[in-house]
Amino acid sequence: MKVSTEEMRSLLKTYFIMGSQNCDEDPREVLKDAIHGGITLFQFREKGDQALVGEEKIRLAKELLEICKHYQVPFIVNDDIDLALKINADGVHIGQDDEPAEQVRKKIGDKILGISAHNQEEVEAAINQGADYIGTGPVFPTETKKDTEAVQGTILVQELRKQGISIPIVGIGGITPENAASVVKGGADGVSVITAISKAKSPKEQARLLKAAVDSVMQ
Ligand code: 3NM
Repeated sequence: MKVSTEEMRSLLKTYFIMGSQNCDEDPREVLKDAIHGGITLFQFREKGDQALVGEEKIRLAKELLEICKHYQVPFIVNDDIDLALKINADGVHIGQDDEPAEQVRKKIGDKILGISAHNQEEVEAAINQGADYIGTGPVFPTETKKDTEAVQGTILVQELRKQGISIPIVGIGGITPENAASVVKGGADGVSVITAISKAKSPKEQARLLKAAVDSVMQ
């Protein structure tokens, strides 16, 4: 069944993105800890020089999916549509350089489709192509992704909301418990983070603080 817009908004509140390359500890333990801290959505993003490939990538994806299923946290796959279909993930997230979104939507049916967009034109195209949510950033400077667009702060989201664009939106890039509230105040439905949780001494505590920061604005 297709996720409703309101359910999507609530899933985006504390969206944890991770691959093995982002972790110093066992990714399974990092994920479990983050779930115990209250993350609302998870994205498997196995990408970059240190990333697993082939059977190893599939094995880790399946293990992380099982953990998410156990705790009823939806599991999104970054870019790899075939993997998402193979393991029956809850959705996929694609960027502007990936397979065309209409084609992806046809392949995944009612699963969640997230699209990265960095300006109003890309956001409108993503909506027309059937996105369930938009990811936009980098909101703040980040070391995690090297080929990002310019840092945008919360300006784009503010502008989109002013124009009545109501699609669920999550901010990404350099977000921490300290600055998360400002992202939501700017009009985003939630925050997505990699290192704030994946490299934290206590992923559970960081997830809890992020969620509390987002909830403090929503109340
Ligand atoms: N996409 P961190 S920034 C995966 O701007 C990704 O589209 C971005 O990692 C974008 O939370 C980014 O560690 C990295 O800053 C986010």
